[in-house]
Amino acid sequence: MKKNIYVISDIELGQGDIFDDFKDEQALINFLKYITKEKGKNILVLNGDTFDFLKMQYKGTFTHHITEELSLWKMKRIVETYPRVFETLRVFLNKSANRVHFNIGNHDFDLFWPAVQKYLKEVLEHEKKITFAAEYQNRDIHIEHGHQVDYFFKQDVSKPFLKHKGEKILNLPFGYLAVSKYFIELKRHFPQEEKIYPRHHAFENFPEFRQMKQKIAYNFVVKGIILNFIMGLGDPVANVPYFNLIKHMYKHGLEIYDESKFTDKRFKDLIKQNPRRKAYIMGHLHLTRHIINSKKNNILIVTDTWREEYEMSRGEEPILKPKTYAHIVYDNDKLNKVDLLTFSQ
Ligand SMILES: [Mn+2]
Repeated sequence: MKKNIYVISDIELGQGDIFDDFKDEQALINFLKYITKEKGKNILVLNGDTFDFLKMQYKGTFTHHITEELSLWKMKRIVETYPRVFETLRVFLNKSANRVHFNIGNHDFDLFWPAVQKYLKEVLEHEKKITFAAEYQNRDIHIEHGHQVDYFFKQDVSKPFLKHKGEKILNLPFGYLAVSKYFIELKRHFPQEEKIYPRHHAFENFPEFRQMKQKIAYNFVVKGIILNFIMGLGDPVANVPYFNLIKHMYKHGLEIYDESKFTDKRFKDLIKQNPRRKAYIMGHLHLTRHIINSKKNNILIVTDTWREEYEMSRGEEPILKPKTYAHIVYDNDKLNKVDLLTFSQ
């Protein structure tokens, strides 16, 4: 029998406000319909940041103290905003052999909550065909979102929850606090410029965008990192991972925006943590990579985002990025193909 595994990442469905970067609903629906038509067993791996809980406001503000109730409220807003996406996923699951697996990313740590998982299973109506985890793997392939090899977003997966002031909250990494408390303002004031990658080209081309980024970065370094001893007192989510920051600087200097420079190191770490696989797939970086490593006999893939995002070369107009996916084919339990493809509707 033929088995297909499809991997897409960084869809970032939100609640339809200016912080929600998902626009191409029809492209996503067409993709889901396309894989529904495939014969055999089809597994869809939604490889993290499927939902953009991180950039969703709750009662007009952003917080990094996330209770189960708050996450469930956000999940319901997402389902209300994109009913057709969930309907199409339901139709995909109507075929008996099909499965959907959610890998948890750094924008959707909220999927750790049992109530959120239960609600999503109810919405999609096929409880036994839906799974959630930090990674998806078998003897040949390893698929994870990629934030676990990112010094700013690495989370202690053995401990997804914390107790704070008598409440159970998500145990979030430092990067979450940095975005929800500081860098979110960049999105609020420059929602379009923020969608341009590589980011360092966007900063070069839009001086006001760059100035605001510098102001926020300064504020963040002073308050969020240096004064954190005082500012973050008693806040269990505000711990600065100084050791990780030093490791990042040792490896990459002060570079935090040119994602293409981090790819090799992240794959190296991923392979070290999960050795001897034939293929490694991640997202999170918002770029594409397809490396066929004949010496080590493995394939490394990065899939790009499905949010609305633009690619910019130096001095050129930004162009809308194509939607990409990884396609893995098994024939009678034997790995036959691993590809990075572009979906054209
Ligand atoms: Mn991510």
